[in-house]
Amino acid sequence: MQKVCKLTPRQDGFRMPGEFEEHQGCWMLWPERTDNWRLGAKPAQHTFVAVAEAISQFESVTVGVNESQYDNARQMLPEHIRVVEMSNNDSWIRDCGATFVRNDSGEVRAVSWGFNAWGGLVDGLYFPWDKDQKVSLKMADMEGKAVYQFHQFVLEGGSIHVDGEGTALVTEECLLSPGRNPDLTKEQIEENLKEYLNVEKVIWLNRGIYNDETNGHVDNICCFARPGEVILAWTDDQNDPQYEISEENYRILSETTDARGRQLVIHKLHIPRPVLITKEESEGVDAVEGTLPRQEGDRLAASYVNFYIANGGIVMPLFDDEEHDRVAHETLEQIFPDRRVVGVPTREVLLGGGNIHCITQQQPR
Ligand code: KQY
Repeated sequence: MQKVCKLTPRQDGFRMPGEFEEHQGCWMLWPERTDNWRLGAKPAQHTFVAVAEAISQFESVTVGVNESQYDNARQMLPEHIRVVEMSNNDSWIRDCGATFVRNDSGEVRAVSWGFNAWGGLVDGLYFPWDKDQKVSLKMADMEGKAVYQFHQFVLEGGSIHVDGEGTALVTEECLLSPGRNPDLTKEQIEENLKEYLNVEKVIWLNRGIYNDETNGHVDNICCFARPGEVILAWTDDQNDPQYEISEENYRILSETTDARGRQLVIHKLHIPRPVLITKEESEGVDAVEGTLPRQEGDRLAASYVNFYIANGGIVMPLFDDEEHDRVAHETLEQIFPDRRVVGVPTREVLLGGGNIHCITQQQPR
């Protein structure tokens, strides 16, 4: 029987650690839905294998998969990667998976948020999402972790970042979007974050990456490298709609302090050249009512900030943009001198609406 916690993480002395703290391992889900992943999801599956392999150089990886794809996933993934049957509606475990919290004695528990596919019936990206809603509970059960069940509050893991020392980063565009918690005020949302992540301060950025279908998840635009230091997606091109968004966020970050009163060091990480959907890519996706269509020429929400921090490593997206890929790789090496930076070409994940951070979820040690 799964242990369900009666109080909140804050009341029990549990907090969400920063992603840069030590991990037990990493979770992923296997892609298969043909209204999101082109060509029967085959190119995406190869990219997910490459991401899983890259992360497994640093820590153990578990991939959850629907029964119908179990044999295929088991065969495509290397033996050292654990494959478990886990029903899901799609493969964004950052968002539907558990957020793990830890106490000072090292006990780890899971938070299971409400999940409604990024906006429910208002502007959600698919229907239904019932299997996704259970993913976090299954992860906790499989690992023998007690759960804080908070399904009345809709939140995705990609919409929060923490520094592990009392500060959370979010965007207004996402957390105040009408499809998530329309009956809660900004103050009530902030209170919930403080209670369940155990933070004292929430830094509200304004908008996320241009054209991000998640209503501007923070994990595509800004993250913590370590306490006191953030990495912000950036462009110097004043004609790019991203310019104003990044500028605005830069201003917010430079005018605030974190929970411990530190002025933040802001590292700029330049975005790639605009990445557009090709005709061939658009035609490879099944059209289904209620699912966001993939139209030729649409700009994708490409950002190098959507990387994963592993034990001793950084696994970052590459966009087939030699110059920007190289600069981003070098920038991350400078920011993380003690980690090995590994790039993986992830256009196929980007075509589905996210990137490496969105398809991974760390479990703290
Ligand atoms: O976290 C994400 N970026 C998930 C995006 C979901 C896209 C569904 N098409």
